[in-house]
Amino acid sequence: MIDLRSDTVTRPTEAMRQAMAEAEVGDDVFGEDPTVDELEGYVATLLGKEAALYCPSGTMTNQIGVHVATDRGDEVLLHEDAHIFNYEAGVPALLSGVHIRPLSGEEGVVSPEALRAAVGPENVHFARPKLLRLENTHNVAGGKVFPLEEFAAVAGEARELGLKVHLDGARLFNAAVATDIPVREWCGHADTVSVYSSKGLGAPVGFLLAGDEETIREARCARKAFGGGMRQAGVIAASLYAFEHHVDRLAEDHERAKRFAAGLADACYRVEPPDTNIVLVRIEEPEGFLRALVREDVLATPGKAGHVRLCTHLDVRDEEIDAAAEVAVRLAAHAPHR
Ligand code: TLP
Repeated sequence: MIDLRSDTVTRPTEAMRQAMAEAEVGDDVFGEDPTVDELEGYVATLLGKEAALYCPSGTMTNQIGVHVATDRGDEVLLHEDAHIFNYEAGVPALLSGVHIRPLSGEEGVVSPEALRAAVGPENVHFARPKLLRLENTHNVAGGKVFPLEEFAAVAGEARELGLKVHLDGARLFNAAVATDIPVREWCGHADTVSVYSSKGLGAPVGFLLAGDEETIREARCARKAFGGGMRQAGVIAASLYAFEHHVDRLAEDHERAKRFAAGLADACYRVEPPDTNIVLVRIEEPEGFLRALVREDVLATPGKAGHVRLCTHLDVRDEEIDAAAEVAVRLAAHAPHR
């Protein structure tokens, strides 16, 4: 099977497994796991933040980001295609009791104008807006980079309106590698940032939430309350290896995505040149197309409405990408999927 469903499907490399096997561990709920401490310190510095907190999932770091910035009944503003709004099981309502205001915008970008228009004057009829949540790269938009200037502009507007900013950076390193802009440039415009080690970087588990010392202290309490306190977590935190060794190689995933998209475009599929590692292909009947791909040993997922999504990652090489493209080209010749 050529598995292009997600960059979450990667397995740890031999060298990463070695680092995990040798990790020094302790009880992290007591604050005694040196490998977790090392990972948190390393990532905080990388993102230009005072502190970071290791969590089991991105859903958890995003939810803690919401929880520490809001009180019950407050409003969180976000793009209508945001992961937190569409793919996190409605948990902002469940765990933090917040009201969500979705905003529209091209390719996952929220503009300062859209934000200002959505934040009304203080009035007893309105929920209190507290947090703007942004995503870079944007998953549903097909791995699009949120341009730094536009990011700074909307985050600046949020600050003027008295809002905090949370950045869902599940694929922030993809954005950095694609643009040559260091991650800390985006992070400087956000109060809290969550980053993933288990997507393109290839670690088996883990997200980190970064912010100032006080926020992360509070976040640590929320993590325990949400059931995310982990004990000898150094075994998985040793995937620090992924941050040290697998960031620059994301460029290979981007190259493969571009080549794959170009192959499909030549076969008359409607596909945009990808910014990073996600390819969105416009398909009349995505479910039928996905089934046809499975019969040819290629796995993909539905993307936004009327699209199929394919991701490149650490565990697919040039040969597999070329083979998957050949399958899609063959299907184009025999079936009217486009
Ligand atoms: N995204 C997954 C699925 O949940 C859709 C994927 O295959 O792309 N933020 C963003 C932007 C994400 O794309 C994801 C995972 C998460 C957060 C959540 O991560 P987990 O699954 O660790 O809770």
